[in-house]
Amino acid sequence: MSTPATKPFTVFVEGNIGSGKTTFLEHFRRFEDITLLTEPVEEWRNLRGWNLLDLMYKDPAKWAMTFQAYVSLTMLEMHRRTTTTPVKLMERSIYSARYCFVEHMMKSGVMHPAQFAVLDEWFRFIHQQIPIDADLIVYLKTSPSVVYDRIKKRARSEEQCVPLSYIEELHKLHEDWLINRVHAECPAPVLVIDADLDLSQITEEYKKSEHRILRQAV
Ligand code: DCP
Repeated sequence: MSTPATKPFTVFVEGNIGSGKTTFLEHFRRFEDITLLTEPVEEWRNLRGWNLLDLMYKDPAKWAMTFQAYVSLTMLEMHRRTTTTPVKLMERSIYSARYCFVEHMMKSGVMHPAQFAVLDEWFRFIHQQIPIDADLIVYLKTSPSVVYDRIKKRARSEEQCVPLSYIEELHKLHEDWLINRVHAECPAPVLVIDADLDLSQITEEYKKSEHRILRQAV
């Protein structure tokens, strides 16, 4: 039963590119009382006609900062969106944007240190000044080679140039953030799901998270 604007139990679904975040969210569509917020990739592909995702992959030195600045804005909008359901499931968060993607762009030298500094100041301001609810992080843990094959199969045009080494580095950054806890902020407890399984078997794995998420929907 929906309840008016009380604070929902908020879950971030995190994991490497191609780890099945959208599929995980879709699994929960069958249940009532859950708001699903899928990632705004389509907005990143079409901002007033500009495909920022494509620009970023084609010329990261020029566009990575612009792209990540827009990602942060769209993620913040999702964080702040109110719901009338007791559970809110979100694909990704401003945290993975900062600790995985921006971190990689800074460490690999794609992003100038001054550009990184500006994004980091924005992140710190948001983190300290704007309330962002987080009650649980579902980490869809995968092997880089498995998601690399999935990315090749799904053939999203912008991602055709993505090398395995990038996927491996993003994997390590997700592990550092969610498992090794190298950053001060991990905003909620982490539930790890084995997301290497293929579609025919993954439903059983997803079900293991249902009790943690659905018990909130009372
Ligand atoms: N991306 C990025 N920086 C971010 C977030 C995403 O560069 N802060 C890029 C990586 C991918 C695309 O955007 O090319 C979408 O990545 P996600 O991993 O967020 O989403 P997927 O669609 O790959 O998720 P899944 O396949 O797990 O459903």
